[in-house]
Amino acid sequence: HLPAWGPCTYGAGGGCASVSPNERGSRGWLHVLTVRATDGDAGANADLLYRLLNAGGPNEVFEIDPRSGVIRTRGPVDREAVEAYELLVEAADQGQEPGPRSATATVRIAVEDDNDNAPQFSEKRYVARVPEDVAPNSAVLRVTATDRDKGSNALVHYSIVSGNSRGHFYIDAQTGALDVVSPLDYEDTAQRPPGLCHRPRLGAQWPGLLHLPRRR
Ligand SMILES: [Ca+2]
Ligand SMILES: [Ca+2]
Ligand SMILES: [Ca+2]
Repeated sequence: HLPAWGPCTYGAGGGCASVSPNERGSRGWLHVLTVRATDGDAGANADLLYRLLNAGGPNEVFEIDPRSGVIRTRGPVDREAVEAYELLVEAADQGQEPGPRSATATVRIAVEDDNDNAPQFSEKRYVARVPEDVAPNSAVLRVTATDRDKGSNALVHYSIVSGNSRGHFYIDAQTGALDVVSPLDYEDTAQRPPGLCHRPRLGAQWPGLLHLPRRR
């Protein structure tokens, strides 16, 4: 008999098994899944050993136990570097006559996203210059930050975290557009530049700077 892949998943066409180790949980030795094949013969003719046929390159992060069929990670995975893997697994019996027989299956592994990246602003520092008599609701500048994660882990919301105690400035949480919303006063040195922040969880702060030329 040829070894036959067990129910599910490993699939008639050799397809299957989408498992999802997430980034943070996979510092190493994470059990991803167990593949299992059966063999209708007896003795060595049914003694199955598993191996990865494409263990090189990015797939090096996975290994398979030849006896148990347990596939696990050997080190961290990073979704931002490699989002999905396709392993080619072979199950081979140890028959001698006429020789070992084998079957292969494909295991697809998708890596779930962890929120392991903070948003990054497009600039280290934004500088704007507005006249003291700027009309309320004038646009000052627009900041943008991007996040390498995925889905809600990559959503960026902007807010002003300091320097806006008088409420002169407003930032649109979605677009990052910063407006002056009430009259400014050059002599009021308490008007420090607003520090902007983006959320969620992995926030980072940005030291903004706002020049305020004196009204003539
Ligand atoms: Ca990552
Ligand atoms: Ca991530
Ligand atoms: Ca993030």
